[in-house]
Amino acid sequence: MVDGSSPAHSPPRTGVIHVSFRTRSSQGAVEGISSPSKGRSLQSRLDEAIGLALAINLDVIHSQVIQLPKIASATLIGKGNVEAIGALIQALGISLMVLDNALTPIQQRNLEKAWGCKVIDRTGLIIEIFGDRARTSEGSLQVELAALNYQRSRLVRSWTHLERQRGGFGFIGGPGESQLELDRRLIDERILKIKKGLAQAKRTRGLHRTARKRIPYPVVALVGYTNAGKSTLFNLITKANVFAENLLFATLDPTMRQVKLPSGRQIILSDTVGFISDLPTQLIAAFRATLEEVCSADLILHVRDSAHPDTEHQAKDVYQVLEELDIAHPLEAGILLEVCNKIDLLSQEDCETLENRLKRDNNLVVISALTGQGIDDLLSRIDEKLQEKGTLIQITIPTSEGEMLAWCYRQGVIVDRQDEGEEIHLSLRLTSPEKLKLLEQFGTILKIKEII
Ligand SMILES: Nc1nc2c(ncn2[C@@H]2O[C@H](COP(=O)(O)OP(=O)(O)O)[C@@H](O)[C@H]2O)c(=O)[nH]1
Ligand SMILES: [Mg+2]
Repeated sequence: MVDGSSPAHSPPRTGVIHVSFRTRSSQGAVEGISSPSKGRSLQSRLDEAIGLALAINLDVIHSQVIQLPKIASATLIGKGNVEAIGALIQALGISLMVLDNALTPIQQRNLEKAWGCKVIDRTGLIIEIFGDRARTSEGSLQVELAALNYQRSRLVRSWTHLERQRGGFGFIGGPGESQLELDRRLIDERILKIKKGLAQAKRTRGLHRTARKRIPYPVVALVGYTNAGKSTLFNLITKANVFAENLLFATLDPTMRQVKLPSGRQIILSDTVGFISDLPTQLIAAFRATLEEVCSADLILHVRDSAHPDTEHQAKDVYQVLEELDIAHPLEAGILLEVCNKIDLLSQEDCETLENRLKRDNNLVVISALTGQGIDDLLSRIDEKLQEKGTLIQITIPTSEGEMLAWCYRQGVIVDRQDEGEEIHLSLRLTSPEKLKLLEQFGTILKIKEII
């Protein structure tokens, strides 16, 4: 939906603006407005918005906060600001303006007209990101549903608004009333179809899970709030350790990479959309859907911005969503590492507090993705965690060896099975002692194709 967001084009030169209103007007419920009770600084708001823009590779060349006493109904930011920013857009050659607020359709339209560039608001941007990241068919459907509902509300709202003001003149390419009715009907039809598709996807969810398990390496997923440093960590780890050959996901998906840990163990590292503060409620289902991959991850790295004033609150949110995703108590299940990032920004005192916690809590790692501090420790902790879960081996068993097959089903976690004539190819996860036992008992008859 955003111009030039496809990889074939270079990303649009983008400006990001966060508007803060000192007093609440009648439109105080507009999303994205800083609420002082949350205690978040305007800079951290703006940083998050930039982080979101970067998540779909927009080329952010300008960003600013605008503070205003009240909302200007026609343009949100008022004539003077529109003109000043318009001049900036000209001077910098900006082709996309992101407003980290909720825009009414008419405000969006007015700004686009005044600036001669594309304008999107916070909800639009988040839908773009989710659309970019949805991997499962269910995820894609959820995101499309959110996008259509958004678009539909725009059509309806703008139509009634404009009708009031100018007697029924529409806003998308200037269609009249009947055209808007038609667009709305088409959207409604599509929404109905998607809802049916979603019901179907829920029924076949089990099948999707099995398909995802075919990835032959353990999946390590990064979760955490936007701006916590997930992508920085992802890039740091993949740059240094990326496995040059046989890149399973290199061309398919830039957010998944095959990585070789120092021990030689291979993993798939997966960067996720991340959490967004004040997520517009209509996007919650879509957000969960984009996190589906986390459900099947072997290990979850919860990346935290230790320097953020809201860090404890953010962590609680993350655990709550993980639980809602049916990842029951990931800490207790032993599939989570808490990665306290940005320790380079902490005061001496806060650093010591964290280090004391570290001594007591072996699910905690303290790092700086920027300076690289603690990364070696993190990698070996990932290794240890995966070791506890066992390694994945691929073996071939003759169909006549029923006893051995039964042993594998009893002792290991079967990841995949392919029957081929007289042979059964089995991928299973075994801990080291179990692997030794397997070799002891059946070493003479089994063919181990690959040990990961
Ligand atoms: N000082 C400091 N900044 C960091 C660190 N890790 C990430 N950042 C910065 O935090 C911002 C957000 O990082 P990013 O990786 O995009 O966060 P994501 O939204 O979680 O993927 C960027 O400006 C990074 O340069 C760190 O360890 N220390
Ligand atoms: Mg990121």
